[in-house]
Amino acid sequence: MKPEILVASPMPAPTMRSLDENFILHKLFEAKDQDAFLAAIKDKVRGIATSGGKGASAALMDALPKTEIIANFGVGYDAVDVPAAKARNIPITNTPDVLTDDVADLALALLLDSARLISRADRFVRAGLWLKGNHPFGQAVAGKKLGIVGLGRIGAAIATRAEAFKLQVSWHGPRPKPDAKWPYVADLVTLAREVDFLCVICPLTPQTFHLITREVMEALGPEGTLINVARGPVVDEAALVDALKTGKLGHAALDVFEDEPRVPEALFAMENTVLLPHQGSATTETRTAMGQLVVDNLVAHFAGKPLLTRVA
Ligand code: 8YV
Repeated sequence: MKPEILVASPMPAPTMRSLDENFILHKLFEAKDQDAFLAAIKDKVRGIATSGGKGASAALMDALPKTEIIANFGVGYDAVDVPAAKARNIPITNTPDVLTDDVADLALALLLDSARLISRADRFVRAGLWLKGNHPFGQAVAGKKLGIVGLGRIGAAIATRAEAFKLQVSWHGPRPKPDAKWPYVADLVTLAREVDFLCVICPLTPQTFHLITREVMEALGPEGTLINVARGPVVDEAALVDALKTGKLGHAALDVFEDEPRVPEALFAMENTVLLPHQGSATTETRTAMGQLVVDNLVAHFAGKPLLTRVA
């Protein structure tokens, strides 16, 4: 008998096929009445596969009291109620490593786009404006300074790439790391004041909620650029909109937002922003690899083997 699992949100086609081969699937995202759907499978479901956006609430764990494992599709598992899972002895797995390169690539793409006005210039050409005159200049990247908030796996991959573009890298996090290759700056406002680009790539936790305050943005300043490839709520979005509007912050390049997929409309008309729909890991190769890790963790659990990438 295949174990029964809840698939809380849609997964890429290869992941769905692989899940289907190994488990009996209950697809929450297809249910019209989710409460009735959960009530009907309450005694059967032993695992939850969920996305980084959907996560798993304490209410979902209560609705499925036989849950033995939560497999999160994404390295960030902030949407899973970790204390609730711990209290119920439910292990959580995530999908680290396989997405590091893609997310770091996107961070650099956002940096280059904001500096060299790529999206903006593309809009300019499409609108036929080149016929009427030249596009404004961007700013050089080589020789500038990049501050990284969060020197984990992805932060380090961003730093390595940035050096190839002749950026000078320094970083901030809750504590220095003895083997870090780049200088640590203990005070975030100081780091923001020192750099031209500030790239946010830390996990969302109660400690990092609104870590990027108005003060940090103003320290980055009218020539500075904020890049966020972490989680929207790490940045105080209302303060960000205001700082961009008043010119106290120069540019923002954002892959993530506080209330996805809702993006503050005030940003739409601002030429000093680049806005992406949470694309960090969105390549066919990486999404397939992330999905395979979700499947492999679930299979390992039900085979009584050690989990591959347990985080809690
Ligand atoms: C995904 C992500 O978009 O891994 C993460 O933490 O933010 C992205 O890779 C998301 O989690 C998809 O569910």
